Amino acid sequence: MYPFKEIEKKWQSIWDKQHTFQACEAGDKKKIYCLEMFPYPSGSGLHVGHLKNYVPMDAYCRFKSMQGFNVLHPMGWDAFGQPAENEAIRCGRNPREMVPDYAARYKQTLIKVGCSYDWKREINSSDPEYYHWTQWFFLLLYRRGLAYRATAPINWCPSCKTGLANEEVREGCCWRCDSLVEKKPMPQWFFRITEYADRLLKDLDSLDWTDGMKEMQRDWIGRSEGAEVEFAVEGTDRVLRVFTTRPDTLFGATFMVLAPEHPLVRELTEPERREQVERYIHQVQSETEIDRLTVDRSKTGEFTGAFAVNPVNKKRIPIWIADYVMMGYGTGAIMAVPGHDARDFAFARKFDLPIIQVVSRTGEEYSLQEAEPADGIAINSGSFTGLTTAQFKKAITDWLKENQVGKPTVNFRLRDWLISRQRYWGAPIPIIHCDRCGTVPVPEEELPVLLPEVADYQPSGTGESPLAAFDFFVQAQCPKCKGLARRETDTMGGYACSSWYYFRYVDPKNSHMFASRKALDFWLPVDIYTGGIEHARSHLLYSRFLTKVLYDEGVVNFSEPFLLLRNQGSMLAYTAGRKPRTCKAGGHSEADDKIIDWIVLKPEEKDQFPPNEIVWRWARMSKSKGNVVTPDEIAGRFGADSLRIYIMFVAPFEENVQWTEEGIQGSFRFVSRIWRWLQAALPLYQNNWSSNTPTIASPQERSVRRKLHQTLHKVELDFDHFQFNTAVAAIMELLNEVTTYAPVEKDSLPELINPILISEIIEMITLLLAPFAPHLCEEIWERLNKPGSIYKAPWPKFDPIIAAKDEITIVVQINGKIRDKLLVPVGLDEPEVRKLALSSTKVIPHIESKKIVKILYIKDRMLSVVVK
Ligand code: ANZ
Ligand code: ZN
Repeated sequence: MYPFKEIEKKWQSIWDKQHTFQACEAGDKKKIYCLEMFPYPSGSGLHVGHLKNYVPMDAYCRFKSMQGFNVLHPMGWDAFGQPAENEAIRCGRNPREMVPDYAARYKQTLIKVGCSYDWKREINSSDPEYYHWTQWFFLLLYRRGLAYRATAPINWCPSCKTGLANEEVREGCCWRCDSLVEKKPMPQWFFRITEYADRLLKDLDSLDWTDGMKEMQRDWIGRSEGAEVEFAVEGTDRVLRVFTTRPDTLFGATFMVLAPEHPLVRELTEPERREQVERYIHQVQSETEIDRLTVDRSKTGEFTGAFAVNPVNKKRIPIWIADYVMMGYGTGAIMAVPGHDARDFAFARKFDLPIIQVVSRTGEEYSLQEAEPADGIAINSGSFTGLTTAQFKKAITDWLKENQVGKPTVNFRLRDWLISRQRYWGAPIPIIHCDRCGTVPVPEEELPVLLPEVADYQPSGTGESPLAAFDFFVQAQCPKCKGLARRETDTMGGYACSSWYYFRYVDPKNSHMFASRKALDFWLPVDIYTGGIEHARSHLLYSRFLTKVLYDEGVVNFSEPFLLLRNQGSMLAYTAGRKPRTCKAGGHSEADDKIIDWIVLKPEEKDQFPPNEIVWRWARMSKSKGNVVTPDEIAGRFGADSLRIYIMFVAPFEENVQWTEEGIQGSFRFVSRIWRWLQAALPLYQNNWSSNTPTIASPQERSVRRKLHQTLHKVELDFDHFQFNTAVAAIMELLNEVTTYAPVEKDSLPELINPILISEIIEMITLLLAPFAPHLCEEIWERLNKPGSIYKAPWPKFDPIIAAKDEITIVVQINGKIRDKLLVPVGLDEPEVRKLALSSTKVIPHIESKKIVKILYIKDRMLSVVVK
């Protein structure tokens, strides 16, 4: 039996004591910065699903270190922000005391599975030493005009009396109490990421990320080219500006729609429409943006009573308001072209507004059953009739400019980054509000603005941050006039911390700067970054933005933080759920009638349902589903090395894995077999084997040695492609071949085995397996009397000659036609090959009684003969 318990403990303690994985900025080794997205430590601890990311990256780092790279592989805790705060509130603890406790548990588990982090660089984003620099970033952005305060609505739960993050709003209701969430205008801080929209889009091309990830970012940035067009409001001197991507459909604009929040709505509304319009505005307030953006929702809206004038044909068109037009995009107003826009079509049908076709597939008019958004040929468009969509777009843009009623514009869907939270657990925003001097930044030397230690940090009930209740925090001296002033009480959201943490790892103890220039230049950018696909948008975009700001400031010499990004698949577990009980009539409204056909059972519910009502399915492992398997349990039963091999072997890195106990048992058997074979082989090991090249006696020995080098090559290539499963499979195959050659009999190997070859095999297998099963391999390495950690040993050198096949097929062509294929030893001389070819019974009939004009030989591939 493989005594994994003692061995794993022993090596974990040695690695810790000897700082085996400590990175340093010295030496002439090439650096590689390998990073996994840092986790938010939650109370439930790590489960094996988390390891789907950490374990393969760990193997990668160990491999790179053996290859002679200077590896930086750090870990830390994303500890500030909403998830930690909510968890603390839920269990009635102070986050200050809870976070380190949770982090310690995470760390323990990561150590237990043999992860090779440089723990000297551990960071915690709620630590003043860390958030000092989060505040410094705020000041940097403020100084560069990229941080500003504006009034914007927050999600407000009137019953909990608290602001909610978007993720805390579920179908328009509060996640805690299910009351309808309202919008409440509050002054808030933003980072002006929209200023970087173009660069964030363009620079995506240079990154080695999956197409899927890049597409998600492009989509989020959402660049649209189009035009702004001005419509005069009849009977006033007001104009309404609209943004359209289809200025070629102007002749088909039969009404206008304003967002209910549009600033001109109240002014334009006719007195007899006021009541309906006000009611509608109020109703829309409680809708979420996601609802409003849903295309196939049934349309609602109100007529304002006012009319606008279409600039191209002077036609009078009614002005409506409707929730499908968003205030935050374009100008918050649209020209509606029901013939060619699906939402406008649905709206026109519902409210009986005219539909005019202005684009046609054929150039003829036909009756439209639905909106036709495709390009085509213009009809019903005055002097533009007959133009293609592309021609029209160009012509109308010129016309709009000439007539001073519009201009070409580019719009981005991306919004500025809201960083304010009116909550306790975050880095205080380093700003002071002074009645005389206005908004004044806290001087850099006064950072950090410490988050006060208070007993009661619950949301305030007024919508303001709970910090506003503490005079000792709020009262401040104005840095400019030295008079009494008020400290900003909003804190920064978690993303403010997590979008720059990868800089801090390179110099985590620096008290003068977020990191020294030397360390930044040495380690960054991150060479390989791994994490979940759920971070495709916010986290990665914010990180890219901050890096560009630093680049513009001249603080770093690169403008993209993560050159290569890989996303791990999820760990799925077999999960108990139930079919929903059929709803009684009136159970829920049409609007929230989503199709849910399976509801996860809470752990305590499982016994309350009869087995025939329980439906089992594969679902993502998570504590909330009650389907987690913990690394502590599995490593305790099968050993960390078996768990690691299972995770890497069971599926490609990017793919989902279905957790099964049989799978881990299979890896355990493999690890045990390796151990047993090595134990039997060790007595034959000769430390000086490499000075005696093995004399290969038999074809079988030759074949084993070839397999050894082929496997080495395969493992190297697989690592470069982040393909861990096939690398493990290759080592398994190798073990099969080795044990066929040298089977274990009564705990030892047969006598007539070549000890030099065995020595080479032992050493190579141990090295090859070291990234995957680190504890076992360190132990063997020690038993081989090797000095130091195996991770300081060089990765074995691949020998292509040994790996080459013995025999090779040579194609014989006569006048360009293949006539035979010869199996010959590799590297056979040309005269030998010629002799074989020309005497082949398949070749002779084609050369008999002919004259050989020319013979061409391509080594180990082809012999081409020309005859006449
Ligand atoms: C007229 C038109 C005709 C439009 C047509 C489309 C098709 P993207 O591609 O997402 O940029 N739009 C503009 N501002 C809007 C807002 N604040 N809320 C909702 N919709 C808005 O979409 C741009 C198009 O979305 C614009 O082009 C406008 O409708 C609408 F055959 O104008 B279009
Ligand atoms: Zn002042």
